[in-house]
Amino acid sequence: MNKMISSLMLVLSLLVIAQAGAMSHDTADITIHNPWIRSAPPNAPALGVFMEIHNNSDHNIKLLSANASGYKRLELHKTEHKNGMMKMIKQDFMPILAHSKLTLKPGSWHIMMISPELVPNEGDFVMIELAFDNGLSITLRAKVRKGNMTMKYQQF
Ligand SMILES: [Cu+2]
Repeated sequence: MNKMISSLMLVLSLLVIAQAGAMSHDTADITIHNPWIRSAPPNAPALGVFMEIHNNSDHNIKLLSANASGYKRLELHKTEHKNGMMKMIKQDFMPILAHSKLTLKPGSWHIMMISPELVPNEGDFVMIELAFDNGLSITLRAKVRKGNMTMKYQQF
């Protein structure tokens, strides 16, 4: 009897695995527009990554993590303005609402690439992998270019 139950459990779990494997994640659910990295001096401890993440699906999706080789780690950040100060706050995820987009830009949401082995030059491309909570992972190619610094050094 126990044996029958355990083999039934085995069959059931195999079915679940098979189903998970067959489930296709339509990459068109998420599209990435204009990914770029703000160029930085050769001794920069971190680089900011920006892009537009479009959610074309009927469900809210979360960006959970980002990865790139040659960096200690990548973090999800949001710059918040409090009492005239700008502060980067690490986020557990980035929400991309159904049929909406999240804009990563200087002074707002961004991905931070921490401790580069070698800071990339302007014009270089860096491969970055994004992992979403629907199981989707997208690898994108972000170009290093000059950023708009007005957010950071705005004068009043
Ligand atoms: Cu940051």
